[in-house]
Amino acid sequence: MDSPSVFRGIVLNRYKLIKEKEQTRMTKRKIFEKFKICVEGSSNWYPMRVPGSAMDTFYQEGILPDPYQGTNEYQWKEFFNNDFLVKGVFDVGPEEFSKEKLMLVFHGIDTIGQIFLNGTELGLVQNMHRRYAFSVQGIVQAGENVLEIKLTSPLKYIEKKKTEAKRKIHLTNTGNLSGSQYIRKAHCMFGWDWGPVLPDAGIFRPIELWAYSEAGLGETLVRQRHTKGEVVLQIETTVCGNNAETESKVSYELFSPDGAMIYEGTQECITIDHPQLWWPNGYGKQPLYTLKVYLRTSQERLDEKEYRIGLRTLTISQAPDKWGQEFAITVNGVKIFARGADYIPDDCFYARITKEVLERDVQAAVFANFNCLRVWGGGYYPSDTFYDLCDEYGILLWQDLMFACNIYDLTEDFIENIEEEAKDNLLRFRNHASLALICGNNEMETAWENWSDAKGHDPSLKRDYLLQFEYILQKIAKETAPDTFYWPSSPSSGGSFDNPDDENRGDCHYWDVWHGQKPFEEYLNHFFRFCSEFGFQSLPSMKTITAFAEKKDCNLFSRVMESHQKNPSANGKILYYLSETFRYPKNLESLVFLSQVLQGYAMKTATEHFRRNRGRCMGSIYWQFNDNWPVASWSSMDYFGRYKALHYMARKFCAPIAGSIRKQQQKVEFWISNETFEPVQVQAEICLKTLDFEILEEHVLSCDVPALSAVCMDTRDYQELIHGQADNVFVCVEYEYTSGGITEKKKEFEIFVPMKYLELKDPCLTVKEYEDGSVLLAAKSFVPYCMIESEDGDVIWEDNAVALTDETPVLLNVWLNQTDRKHGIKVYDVYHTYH
Ligand code: BMA
Repeated sequence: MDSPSVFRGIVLNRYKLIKEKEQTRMTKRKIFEKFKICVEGSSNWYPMRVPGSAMDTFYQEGILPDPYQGTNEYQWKEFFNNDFLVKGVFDVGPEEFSKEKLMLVFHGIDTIGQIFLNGTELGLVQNMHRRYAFSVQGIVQAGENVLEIKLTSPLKYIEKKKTEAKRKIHLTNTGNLSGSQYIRKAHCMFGWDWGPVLPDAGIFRPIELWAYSEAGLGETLVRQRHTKGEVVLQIETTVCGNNAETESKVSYELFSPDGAMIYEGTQECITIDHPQLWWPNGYGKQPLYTLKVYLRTSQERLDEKEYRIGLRTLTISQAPDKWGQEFAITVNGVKIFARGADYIPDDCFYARITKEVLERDVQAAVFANFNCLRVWGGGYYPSDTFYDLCDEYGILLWQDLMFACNIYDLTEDFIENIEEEAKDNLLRFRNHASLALICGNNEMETAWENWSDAKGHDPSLKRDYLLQFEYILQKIAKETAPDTFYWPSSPSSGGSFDNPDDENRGDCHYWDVWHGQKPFEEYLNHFFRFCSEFGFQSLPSMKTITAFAEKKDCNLFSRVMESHQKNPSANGKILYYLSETFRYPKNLESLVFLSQVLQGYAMKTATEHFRRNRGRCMGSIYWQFNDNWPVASWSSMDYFGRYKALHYMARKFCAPIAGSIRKQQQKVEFWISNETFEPVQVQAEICLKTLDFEILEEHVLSCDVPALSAVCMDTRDYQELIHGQADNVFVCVEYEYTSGGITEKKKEFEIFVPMKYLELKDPCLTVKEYEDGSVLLAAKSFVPYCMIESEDGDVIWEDNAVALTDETPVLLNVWLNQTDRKHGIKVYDVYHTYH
């Protein structure tokens, strides 16, 4: 018997030895040392880190205070009217200098800048979302080089643009400075209804010096053709520079997820037998193949690049059905139910959005059983790291292009700028397995149709909307990422102002609950095909509040607290919804806890309803995942990465197998949603109990739930049983199932009156904390919501915001211990919010 794998191993090792000796001629290195910054016109220079910014430096140097503290943000306003001068010195060694080509590559300059090298102007940059590369041949010197960047104040820039604009635009989104559409810079840097106005300037991504010979690799597009039992990769690579002269050739190596070489050669078509398919989180694994692309002459290797490829087909099914047209993300031919949230930039200091932060985010998405994030159009294009992480963890991306809630003046310059921007970014992320769809913008189609402030503009601006999103950007998306679905706007029914908010087609944003102040039950009256935004605000944890507010300011209506709430009258909304559900809380920390429970309950109500209607609805993406500073907002994870009650609750209501209760007066339905590929048998025990855990009725059942479906297990009418004691009872379903070899036990409860009328008793909670950080909770009477928090440091438990529905203790295991925590647990429960 020959043993091909052993043989292959030997060949591979020999091959590796040869490869390691070979040097690639293209060198890329980061330029970051010896940078300094000053306000234009002043001679006070401060050392600047790169990536970094004006705000980062002036804060680090103690010139201006932390903009996130108190009301400091307003002190910064004047600062952003400055222009800045950045100077950096770097050395070029003889080896680099001898290369035929030298490029200075700026991966992210924020935003308007004039760049000089050794006194020679390289050019103008004017788009934070783009990568700029300048040839510096003949300008660069062997030895010391001086790089200078003159950064123009974004505030002054937009003011000038506003005055120059021929067609006036009066639409401005809540919290946003007017004019943000005139600059290609994250809109939310000019403020949003969750973010401060901190339009920083700087270098938020690395600067690199590339040194190479005549030719280098351009871009590679990897297309996939799936047939039964095999996947064919069709690879297209462009070469830049003088290829003919060097007689260089592109070649490929393909490695399987376990590192074995599958292919080596120059063919652009590679067949993979027995392909290991990539699946979104919860549906399977995320095997990633490695494709290495080389540019070689017969003597040497000129350049190399590496891509990680997940084998999957991915499209959006819009098949017509009895309700209209579905909108279902379809992976490897399977329509999946998208669960997730909307992602915004993680910080107002963009250089602080590091790999650690992005990893924290993606892990938080996995924690919450998400399979999808929507990269929202009012922010920024995340770094490559983000897309890599989403590939690794199986998080599908609804990728907006960076346009939101604005009207754009489509001048020639603007068109050219956004064309280059779209190409740059699509080239960057088009090969990623996680990229599910590209969407033109956030809420602009609906704005034109439905927003009162969008009325009264020059009609040519509305025509330009179509030109921008349904012609120019769509064409670029199709050409650059030909296999990725393009959607003109979110929400949309397909474009052309054809009723973008139609519930029966496309995606929807639903804000009647919250902005429209309708009750949570209102969610149940809607049957969206894919809800890409719906949300409810809460306050961040006390630890987060005390990070920005002094003790004296810890009052919801203090100036500081109101500054950390950017949605006008939103604190009033929190109080309004609270008054519908809970009793008046005794202090701010109780209010924080209740606001988080309310938020969790709102999102749970909606998502469970959407999942019960699987097939009709195929996506539940709540607003919003994260924050860009410490603030009261719709996020489920705050700026510091702390999980609010919602985030813990999402882990349950987004779980592949999740129970839910639907109540109509005293009639109660018990549902199971199964988002796995296997049918599941569920054993359930349904109990009606008094708040003292006395069982009034008990019922045991077993139910088969088919794969990828939602099933009502049982319906019970409690009218008679609860008559006269509705304030004293709750119903609880405990269910158990085995899926993927793991047996899980979960529960859900429901009550029959608003929670404020429940006659809760002191649960006499016992809390036991173990050495490993796990916590055991037990109660003597019903606790609808109980949340624990570490007194010092930050701990994330596997479960939290739990209900205690009997005397059996509940063990909360640690999921992540973020810091070295001293012991001490703070416990919140509903009864003690008013006792
Ligand atoms: C949505 C988003 C954001 C906003 C949120 C809350 O429409 O697109 O513009 O922050 O609502 O108001």
